[in-house]
Amino acid sequence: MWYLMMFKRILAVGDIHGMYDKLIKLMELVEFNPVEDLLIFLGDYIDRGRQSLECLDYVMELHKKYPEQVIPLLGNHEVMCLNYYEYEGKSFGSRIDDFDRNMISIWLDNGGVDTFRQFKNLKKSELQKRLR
Ligand SMILES: [Mn+2]
Repeated sequence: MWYLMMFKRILAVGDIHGMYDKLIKLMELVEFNPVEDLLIFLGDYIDRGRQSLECLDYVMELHKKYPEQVIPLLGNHEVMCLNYYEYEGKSFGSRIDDFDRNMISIWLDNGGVDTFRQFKNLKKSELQKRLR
């Protein structure tokens, strides 16, 4: 509690879902001030909208710039995405069972297709950087 009292405002942003333009507009509107605000992102940066990558990078860059004032949480869509890449990698060369197959399809079935398309154009190292 004492920690929260250091901040003048606590801003919580949820479910950006690839809507980059709206994210930028919102950030302009709230005029986040790292000197006195705490900004918590509640997860779900990706999927459904068309600019998942831009949203993810924006949030992670802001966190890197202000690690104490910008807290990005993991949403269920990020978890589905991470599971996808974990199980996709695992399935190469080994037997793929129904559980694996389910973990792979669950992200794509939940709005991950456009995100997957954006991620596909990244170099492997660039993708790995974002999955950490
Ligand atoms: Mn959501």
